[in-house]
Order: sequence, then structure tokens, then C-alpha cells
Amino acid sequence: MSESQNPPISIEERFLFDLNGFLILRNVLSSEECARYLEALEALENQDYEDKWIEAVGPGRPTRETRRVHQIRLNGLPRLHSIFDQLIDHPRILPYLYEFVGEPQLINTWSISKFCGAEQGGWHRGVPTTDYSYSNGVIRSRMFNVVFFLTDNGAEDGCVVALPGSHKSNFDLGWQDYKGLDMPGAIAVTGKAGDVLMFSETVIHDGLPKTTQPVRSNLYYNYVHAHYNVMTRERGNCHHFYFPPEIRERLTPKQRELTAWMELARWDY
Ligand SMILES: O=C(O)CCC(=O)C(=O)O
Repeated sequence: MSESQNPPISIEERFLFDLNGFLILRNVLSSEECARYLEALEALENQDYEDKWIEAVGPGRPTRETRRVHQIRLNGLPRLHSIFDQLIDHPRILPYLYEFVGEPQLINTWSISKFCGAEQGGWHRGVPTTDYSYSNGVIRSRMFNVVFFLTDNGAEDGCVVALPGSHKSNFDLGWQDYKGLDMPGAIAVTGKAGDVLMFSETVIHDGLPKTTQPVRSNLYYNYVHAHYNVMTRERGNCHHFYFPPEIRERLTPKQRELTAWMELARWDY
């Protein structure tokens, strides 16, 4: 799978991604686009979800998660509204998916809105450092997260905090012993509404506490290489990973290609 019509990624971007494990793209979404996503998100955040599927499949993550104070997380965005489909294959992002993942498949989508008083989560990485490689001039990140900032992400706004280079760190610290910027080498990943953070899920990361008033809302589109077994990752999240045929029917051919694993998975209940 390749995308010859897309411009090549610059050597400076490849250098920085390999050095730090993440990259930031500026002005990917316009302020009008951010406003449209925010409007849809706010309406969805104010709804209740029956999540009847949990009765059938056993313990699972609810659609709307509020267990963290002053924070709302919604899981499985295209299941909730078709407005989120178009970010699956955003033209500014696609070249990076092919360059850094190789054969990208969408595994997971979620949003996080934080309100004043939200606390940090906990340092974590999605996959081990062995899931990042550089070989024969090719970068491969087996799991790759694309974070769309719908609002400003300043250091006090509860932005993402990351440890540059931790995608290839050779030994671990007791990650839970450190809070936010106390982690040696950690930096706040700041940006404006419309910017996008892309990172290898091998990078140790967290979210900082939010001490400012306006809501901070981000959308997260997480991709894996096609060889990754999506459905064995986290059983309680499979409902949100998988889109049923009636949702995939409305997708564009490229969006269907990026979700092709869903044709091979059984998730009936
Ligand atoms: O945006 C945040 O507050 C942190 C997000 C994060 O660490 C995650 O979703 O894995």
C-alpha cells in the first residue's frame, strides 16, 4: 500500500520524528472546522448511552467515560456521529501514516474534554519500545496516534506531556513515581486549536492538570500496522474499535481501506 500522490515527508520531519518519537503539524484544521467538531462533541458529551452491548460481551469501557474528575472521554467516534469520518483519512495526515506506519489501519478513536480542575492521568505507553524500528532507511511505528487539537492546548490547559526519545529508551523508570513535568526530560506538548500532534505509541506520555477555565478538547485517531491483531488488544474496547457494516457503508474508499480489518473481524452480539 503506498500513496504516491502525496508529497514526500521532508528529511527534517523524518529526523525529528525518529529523534523525539513525535511531530506537530500546525494549522491542519481551520477555526470553522474546529467549531463544527466542538459543537458535535458537546452535544454528544451531554447524552447518556445505554451501552447494551456490555450486557452481551461482558465488562467493557462505556461510550461516555467520566471516572476522571472534570474530564469526559467518548469512545468510538464514528459510531456516534458521521462528522468524525473525514478525519480517518485527512489529506494532511495520510502521508505520515504511510511513511511512519507503513500499512495503516485505524484501531481506535476517542475524544477527551478537560475542564478546570482535571488532574493528570498517569504516565503510560500504548506499546513497548520494540514496536518502534528504524531499518534500511525505513521508520516503522507499529502504533501511531494522531491527536487533533480542537481548542488551544497550552501548558496550563491540560495538554499532552511527553518524554522525547522514550520510544527507544533502553531502561524504564518507575513511571508512576513521577507526576507530569517532574518526569526527567518531560516536555509539555503545546499547540493551538487546529494543530495536530502525531506520536508513536511507544513514547511515554500523559496529560497535564488543567488549571484554566475554557474547555480543552482533543480528538484521538489511533492507527496500527496491518499485521497488528486489533481484536486481541483489549476486549472491553473492541466495540469501539469495530464499526459495523452500516457505518462502513457510508465511508469513502480510502476510509474503507484504512478500516479493512473490520471486514475480517467477527463482532456479533
Ligand atoms: O490528552 C490528554 O490529556 C492525555 C491523553 C492520553 O494520554 C491518552 O489518551 O492516552
